[in-house]
Amino acid sequence: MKIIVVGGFLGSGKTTALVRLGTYYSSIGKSVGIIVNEVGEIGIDGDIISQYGLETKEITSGCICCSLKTSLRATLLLMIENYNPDVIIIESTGVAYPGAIRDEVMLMNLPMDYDMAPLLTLFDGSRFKQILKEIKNFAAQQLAQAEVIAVSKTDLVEASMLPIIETAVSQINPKAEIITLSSKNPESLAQLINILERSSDTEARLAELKKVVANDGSLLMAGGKKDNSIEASGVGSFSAEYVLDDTRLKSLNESDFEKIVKEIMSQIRESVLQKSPDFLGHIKLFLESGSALYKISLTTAEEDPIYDFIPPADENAAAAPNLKILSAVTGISSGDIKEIVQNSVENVLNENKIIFSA
Ligand SMILES: Nc1nc2c(ncn2[C@@H]2O[C@H](COP(=O)(O)OP(=O)(O)OP(=O)(O)O)[C@@H](O)[C@H]2O)c(=O)[nH]1
Ligand SMILES: [Mg+2]
Repeated sequence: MKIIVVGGFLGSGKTTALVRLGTYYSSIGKSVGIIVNEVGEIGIDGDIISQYGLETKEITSGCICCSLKTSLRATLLLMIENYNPDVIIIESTGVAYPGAIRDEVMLMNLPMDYDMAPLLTLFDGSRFKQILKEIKNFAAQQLAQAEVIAVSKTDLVEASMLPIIETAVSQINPKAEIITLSSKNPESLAQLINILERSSDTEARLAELKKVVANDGSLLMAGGKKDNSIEASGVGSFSAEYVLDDTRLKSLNESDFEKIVKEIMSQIRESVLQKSPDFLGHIKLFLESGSALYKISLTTAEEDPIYDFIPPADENAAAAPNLKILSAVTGISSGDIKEIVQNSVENVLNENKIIFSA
């Protein structure tokens, strides 16, 4: 069994990359299990990963690198018992320290042989300047123990910027191997797959860890103190799920739903901009109309949201209509983002005469 830990800041492309990895492993006959951790109570990535027919389990309401270590162990053991995958991929939250997750897995004494892949951390090349401006120290902490750093979304990066980004990243972590990754470039996936065939240097890391394990068996972070990555990130977050009444939905078509999700995102963006003009993070919304899925995602103040329509995999498999939203952004309190998200979603649903319950 191979275990792959994927980290990187909010919206850096982790789920996109691991869906491609998972699909590749499935295509060569390997069974794959994906564990995805989301900071909010409501998870969205698990739904997206399931859409691709991949086996997935979600851990929500916090970070597996700090408060949810026992959940991670229980979920890993359950996945192995029920499914025994050849490859397990663990996606950390965007506000986790991925190194701490790899360390925790190694310290779990899992009751089976496994091979830990080199610790992979994504660094979003398309948001390089914003990351340095808004979350430089936190991003550096995330990259600190990476063995492989993938500069992601390179299709959005100007060619002349790439060497500058690579130099900056290697200054933060000179030991890591640096590669590039783009969902638009199959060759970059092939390179990543090759690198993940290798093993993490777990022996060296375990020797180091002996020096930093507290009396209660938990890990101490840099400087010997316990650290809470969610607090350190300065990110405010809120997630919610709304059940939608399908009476009205039946009279709406694809372009109506597209307008609805775009309007919700636009209202949230406008309000967040007023409180946090340079925000960085991930606001993701997933609307299940009962016959199709509508997805919209925003990761910086400047960009336009990315909209996706996903037709139903099986015409007969009508799901209960619902709307899930997860917002985690810098420079705003969790209370403020909660108010903004609730107001925006509820306004737009009311305007469109859609009855909902939260
Ligand atoms: N252009 C481009 N967009 C990408 C690429 N990878 C991811 N994206 C987009 O970036 C957004 C965030 O991607 P995700 O894969 O959800 O990022 P994530 O790191 O899993 O996000 P969180 O789990 O919320 O932290 C989505 O809208 C993706 O479609 C890429 O290589 N190129
Ligand atoms: Mg994700």
